[in-house]
Amino acid sequence: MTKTIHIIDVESGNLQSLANAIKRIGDYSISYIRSGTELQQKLPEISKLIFPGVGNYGHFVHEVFARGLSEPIKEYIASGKPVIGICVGLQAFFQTSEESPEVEGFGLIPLKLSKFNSHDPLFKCEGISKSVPHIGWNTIISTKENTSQLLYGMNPANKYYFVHSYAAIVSDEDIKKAEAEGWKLQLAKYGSERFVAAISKGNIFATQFHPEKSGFAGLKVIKSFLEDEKLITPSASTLVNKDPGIETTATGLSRRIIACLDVRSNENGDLVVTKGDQYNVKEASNDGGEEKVRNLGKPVELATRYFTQGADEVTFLNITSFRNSPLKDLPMLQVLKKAAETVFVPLTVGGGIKDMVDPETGALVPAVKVADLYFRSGADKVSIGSDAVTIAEQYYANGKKSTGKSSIETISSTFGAQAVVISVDPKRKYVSSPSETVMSVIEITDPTKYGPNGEKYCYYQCTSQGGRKTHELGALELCVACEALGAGEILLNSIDHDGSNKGYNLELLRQIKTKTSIPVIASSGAGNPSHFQEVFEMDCGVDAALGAGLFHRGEYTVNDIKKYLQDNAHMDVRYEI
Ligand code: 1PR
Repeated sequence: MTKTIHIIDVESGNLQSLANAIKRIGDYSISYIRSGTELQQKLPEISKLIFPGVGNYGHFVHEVFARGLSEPIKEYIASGKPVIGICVGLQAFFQTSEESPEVEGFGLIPLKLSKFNSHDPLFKCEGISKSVPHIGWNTIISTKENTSQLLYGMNPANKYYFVHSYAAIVSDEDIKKAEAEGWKLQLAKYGSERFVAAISKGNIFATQFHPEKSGFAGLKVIKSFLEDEKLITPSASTLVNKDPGIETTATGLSRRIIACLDVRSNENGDLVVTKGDQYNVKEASNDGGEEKVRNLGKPVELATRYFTQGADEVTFLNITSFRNSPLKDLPMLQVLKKAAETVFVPLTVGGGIKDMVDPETGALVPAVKVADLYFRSGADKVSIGSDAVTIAEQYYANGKKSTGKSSIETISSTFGAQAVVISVDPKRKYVSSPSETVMSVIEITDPTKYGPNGEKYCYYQCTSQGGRKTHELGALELCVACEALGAGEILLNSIDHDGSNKGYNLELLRQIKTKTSIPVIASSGAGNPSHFQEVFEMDCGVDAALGAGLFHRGEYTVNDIKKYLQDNAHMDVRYEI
């Protein structure tokens, strides 16, 4: 018989993926609860309550209280029936958070929430700070008291997906105190900071990580909650000890491999995955006729393939977003909805995230609403390209003052910085001397790489509209402005390297990574596994590496790359056990 699972929905981020994960596990239907009155009425019939949240703690908790949900949630918890809080849902069980000290949560858990320290002493690399938010796949550590059984199936041999800037960072004293009060803790480490990854007591369970985005390992956690399997005795084969030869990264996070799908419609109007060389996605026709869009497959099929191959994230970029479509027909909405049914790792969508005028109705639609539609369809992050350039130009023109109204700011303040990626499309520009430009230049030390006229300096000039328009703005200046305005991650492409298979643009990556503190994803140029090794071994430490063409052409699977990194470079990558 179909069982109904109730999810609290305060319009905070991607609930579609959670619903999909639950439906994937068994014969369940989902009922969303959006107000206190509704929850109060349904209390007797609810057998499992899920309390998910993303974004800003203050905004989330404020919504919960404003909708009158706090008292009926407390009543539900007091009844002894099972509840799980996820991410900011977990945080709302605490008293307060440093993120919004004036806003009080439920006060159930006797610990404090504070921000990760980006100047972590563990980071030896000069000038490099620890990226905050903490985004990626991390291992959980059981405290001494509960190592023999797996709490809700959480296995220290697996990795789970985290994305947050604030956490319950705990000392030995804090752990002792919480355990003395009956809380069972699962911890994780970000750099030198140890924090609560999951916590449980009686009928309360909460995870800081996103089980619905943690691949099959995460699905097991949700299944254990749904099936009341609180403590599971592990079989020997599911407790694989980490090979001592494998590195522990300074962050504790495993190396992230992202598969990227550039999507556009072809001559027949079908959405296809394509891939350009230096952003040119057309291929000459054999009969001398019109050039055709290179068609490498169907978006959902490829995304599912890369998920099963072990991709840590999947990114979709609508590369013809400058062609306005009616809001209800935004081309990627259907792709995301479908992909979120089969892909249980984070999904990013980019292309056309900006304030827009709906060509059908003439109505102005703010970027935050466009982003919301994508989040509701299954996206975890949106990536902003062209609009980021306009925003950064205005930021500098205004004397580095923010307006609070840009897409970056509004999406970041509503859904959290972790949901805002900026996609940068830079092109190398040579200059003879630093005085030729106000942009920060890079000195070229290798004479074989000087410019065509012997130029010894270069900077990376921003483009928009998929490389069609060039701007008097450097990639570094763009990234610095966007970070200041609330972007949470940088997807750093390089038009010079795109589709070249010659490896990533290391000089560009180094310039950006050393001057920003949010995570940087290396993109453009990956042609074989050694390129991933090379970019991860760079002294400045990129956070993730993205590949497109080499996966689409079937030259390598994602797991081929991971196996190579593990076996040849002893790098920590995620495998499901
Ligand atoms: O400007 O906010 O509407 O977003 C448009 C998005 O589409 C931007 O993220 C922009 O990077 C992307 N885009 C626009 N035109 C193209 C094109 O190729 N003609 N693709 C394009 C960008 C770059 C990467 C690519 C890597 C790896 N593609 O996504 O996947 O370079 O490729 P490789 O591993 O094969 O070398 P907006």
